[in-house]
Amino acid sequence: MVILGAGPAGLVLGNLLHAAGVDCVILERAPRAQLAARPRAGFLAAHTVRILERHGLAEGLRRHGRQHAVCEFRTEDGSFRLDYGSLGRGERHTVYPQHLLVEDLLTHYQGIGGRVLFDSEALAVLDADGSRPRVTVREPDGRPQGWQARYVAGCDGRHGAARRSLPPGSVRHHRHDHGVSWLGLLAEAPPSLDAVGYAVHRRGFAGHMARTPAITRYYLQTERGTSAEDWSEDRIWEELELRMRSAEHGALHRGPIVQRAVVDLESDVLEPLRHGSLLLAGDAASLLSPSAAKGANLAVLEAELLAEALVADLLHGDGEALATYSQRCLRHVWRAQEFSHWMVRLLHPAPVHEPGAPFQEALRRSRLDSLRTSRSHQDWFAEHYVGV
Ligand code: RFL
Repeated sequence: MVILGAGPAGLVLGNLLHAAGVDCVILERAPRAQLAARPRAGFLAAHTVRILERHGLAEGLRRHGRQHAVCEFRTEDGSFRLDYGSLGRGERHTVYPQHLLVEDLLTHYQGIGGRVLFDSEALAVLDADGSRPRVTVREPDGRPQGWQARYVAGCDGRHGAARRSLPPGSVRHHRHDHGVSWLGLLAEAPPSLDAVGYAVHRRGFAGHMARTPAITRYYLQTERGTSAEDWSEDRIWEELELRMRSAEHGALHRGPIVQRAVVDLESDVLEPLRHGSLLLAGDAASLLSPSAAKGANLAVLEAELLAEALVADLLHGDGEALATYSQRCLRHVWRAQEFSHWMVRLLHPAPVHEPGAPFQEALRRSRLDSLRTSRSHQDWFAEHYVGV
């Protein structure tokens, strides 16, 4: 079994397969040091934590993760808080930075004797329509290498070799561009509020998410095509203060901005999540906009489903679960896409130059008002916000 990519999907899959006795290797393009230095996700759903616990992979997040269950909306029509931990199914997030989770998963995998090759970029997956697919790899010294296996798991993200190797027409590619961009920021500053903060301002959306007691993630909606370098630290903090209505709610805790990148909010889904012997999981299978923090959670869920299906097939000759793997994942994928799409429309003022903008804007405000006042709407929100 060859697994492409040592992100959350590839590492959960590798851990589960190796623990079950399936011979596997993970090929990772990046050097090891880079994996522990890529802060991305932070909000893990209760379901994700249960999967990691079930397989003995949750020690780090149990020790250092923090429970989180409140979000605060600051809007032109006032502000309100939702204690989502006491709504819906009563579930909470665990805040634990993705790069720490990746480090934990890697340490565990190597600790049980799992093989991972760093600096090994997969170039292509060949012969996936047969039962002996091959992976061509560029080794650290530049030499081409090859691997052959019964199955290849494409867990190498949106720009990986798995997606590139799919023959034209072999899967359906659904894409959606939300037409919105965010400047994603990581500040070396303590969180400024005890909740996830969603600010909707006529100048655009601003978001606040705690990562650790000393690190906070912020987002600022920006014009499409803006470069992160166009934003000085002073301009970033002034804009955050303005959109988050600090004059009314209190100043933000400022600190150095240690990471900044513009993200265009796009979503896509490959259907099915499989071409012959090449199976897809995580961002390689579907990309979610970061609006609802679902990507890493879905990656872990799919990795567990894929691991169970592969163990049944490879060790017990039972291919039933593998045959339905894609169909079972897609139910979760589309639900997560639907909720993320709903969040995008909730959080961004309709662009003024678009026809029908005033109508869309009135709908958006009504949606927020319903969320502020309707208990059943709040229960629905909580269930989907924490769930996968
Ligand atoms: P990853 O994490 O991208 O890992 C893929 C790995 O594959 C390697 N790779 C290759 N290896 C070999 N050969 C090749 N040709 C290769 N090409 C790539 C890469 O080096 C990498 O190590 O994919 P995976 O495992 O599917 O995990 C997906 C998650 O990383 C992603 O969905 C989340 O980060 C999304 N996301 C969030 N998800 C959440 O659940 N909660 C959050 O709070 C959250 N916040 C976020 C996010 C994504 C963000 N960005 C990146 C837009 C916040 C941000 C800013």
